[in-house]
Amino acid sequence: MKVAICCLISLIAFRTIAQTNNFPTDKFTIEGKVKQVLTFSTSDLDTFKTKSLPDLIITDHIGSVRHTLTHLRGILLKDVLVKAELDAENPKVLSEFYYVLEAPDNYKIVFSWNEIFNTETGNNIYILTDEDGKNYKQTDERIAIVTMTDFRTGRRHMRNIGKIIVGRAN
Ligand SMILES: Nc1nc2c(c(=O)[nH]1)N[C@H]1C(S)=C(S)[C@@H](COP(=O)(O)O)O[C@H]1N2
Ligand SMILES: [Mo]
Repeated sequence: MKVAICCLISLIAFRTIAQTNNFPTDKFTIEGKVKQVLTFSTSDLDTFKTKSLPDLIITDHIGSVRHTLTHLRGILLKDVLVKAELDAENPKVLSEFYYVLEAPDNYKIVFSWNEIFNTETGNNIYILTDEDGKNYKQTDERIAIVTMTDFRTGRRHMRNIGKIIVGRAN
């Protein structure tokens, strides 16, 4: 009986953690196929140029509205990514590189090097510094990513980014 109760309590606790998916992040690293691992804390990010952004309707994979992000400000993701020197022997091979963004709940999104640095999409991927009038140090989503021009905006809206891993197709 005691064992059963213990199991039940652990199960409930685990489900609660899994459901909230909430592990606020105050920094992220850029690692993988880079010359040097870099870490960006919210204070480091504060030194980048921010821009005011239009409201963003977050839609799921079938296009249903989840919620709307308002009063947004953000830093272009590529302004930060450019600081990490890639382990590439020549410019041509950059077409083989990609960035995997990872949250502590193991949610992942992928951007190719070309998508970020060689298409208009790259001008629309932001690290949010302000949401709903709150600075990112105060939001539950902390360091979050948005891709303003996606058809379904939920997929590449990442809450709580913890890591960016640079990979190479081979
Ligand atoms: N860290 C993290 N961010 C995430 C997800 C997730 O599971 N973990 N799910 C994504 C998906 S698929 C969608 S549709 C939206 C949903 O946003 P909401 O859960 O805030 O409504 O969040 C995105 N950001
Ligand atoms: Mo989704």
